Amino acid sequence: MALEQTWRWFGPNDPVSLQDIRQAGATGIVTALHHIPNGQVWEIADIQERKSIIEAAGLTWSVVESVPVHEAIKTRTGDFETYVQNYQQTLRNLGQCGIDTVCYNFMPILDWTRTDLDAPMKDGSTGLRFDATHFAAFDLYLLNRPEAAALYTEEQKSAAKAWLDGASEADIHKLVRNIIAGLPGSEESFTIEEFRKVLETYNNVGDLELRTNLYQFIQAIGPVAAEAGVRLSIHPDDPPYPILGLPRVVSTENDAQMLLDAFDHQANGICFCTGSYGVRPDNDLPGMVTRLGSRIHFIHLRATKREPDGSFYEADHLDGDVDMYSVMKALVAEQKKRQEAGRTDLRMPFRPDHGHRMLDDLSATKRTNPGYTAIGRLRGLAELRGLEYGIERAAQTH
Ligand code: DNO
Ligand code: MN
Repeated sequence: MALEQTWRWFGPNDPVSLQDIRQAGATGIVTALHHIPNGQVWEIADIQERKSIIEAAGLTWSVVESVPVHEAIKTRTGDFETYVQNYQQTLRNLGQCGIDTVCYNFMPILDWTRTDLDAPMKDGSTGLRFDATHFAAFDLYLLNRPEAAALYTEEQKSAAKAWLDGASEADIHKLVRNIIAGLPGSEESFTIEEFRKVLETYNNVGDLELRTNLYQFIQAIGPVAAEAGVRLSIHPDDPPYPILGLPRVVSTENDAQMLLDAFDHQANGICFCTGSYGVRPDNDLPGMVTRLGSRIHFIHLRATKREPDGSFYEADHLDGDVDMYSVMKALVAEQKKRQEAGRTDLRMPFRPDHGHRMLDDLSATKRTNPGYTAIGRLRGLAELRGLEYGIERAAQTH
């Protein structure tokens, strides 16, 4: 099949092993050197060491997700110039080791955000959920920021208050932890006091400033990536709209297009995450693949289901609001286009982005990372692989 099947692996401590991943049928690994502090150069020896472990298991290191972007770069303060130089050096080192696809994101402070990591699904499995009311309760009454009042309607405020009045200590503790203690792959983790303080670092960084900082960053690292033979791919905001009064600048097709235009080169690309972009009904996902396709270097496939109050949850891969059939069809068409154009950067790696906690993973002693379960992702990959296979075979017989 045309698209490369990959799997996120958090490194040697991940309860899901490289052998497990082989049995899931993935051939490419998506990983990062999470032990290197954010902002420091990834040395060649460290990259090689990880690469050898992956290759010894009969797999390849397909994508780096992520080389994290230091907060100083996002706010363009402090030592940001040093961090940009370090980022450039990391890209050169990765290129030298033959690793050519790098994912990153530009979400302020928090990486992706959920309120519930074990929301019960109808079939008895559990999944990740963003509950708009619980999130408002956190922002309005637990974080207790005076500025928050202006961000919510009266109806949202009373719903949040009502939830909080009925919530137990444990519910509240869990909510706070889920939001600010850092989800898998995010580099930061805070206490509520720390979090209040760190929010202030964005007092002078609104939408325009964050955009400018992102475009200046891509103009600084893009040419280095191009020279090193590395394809950059930015992960969209998750959820794809501003939260906590913080700006979000990679949430729509227009945002992606503006970033691509800021450094108009093949090396400056996007990670097409259907679960993130798909939370907005105004994002036309298959259309985005058709229009932005030549610059999609990495793909996350999963479906979210939206609810009327702005909440959403992670549904099964072929369920939910994402039209996965049309997305896959457009991706297969893009892959064909690349082949026909004789492009050297043919590879279009996708991974099943998250899966439910189900079957043995529900009771496993070695608990897998939220969203990054073994069996739920195995199911997701199998469904997506079957979908791709069907689309390709149908195209051949017509
Ligand atoms: C959300 C997930 C996240 C994401 C990282 C991006 O959609 O895919 O784990 O990959 O936040 O770096
Ligand atoms: Mn994603």
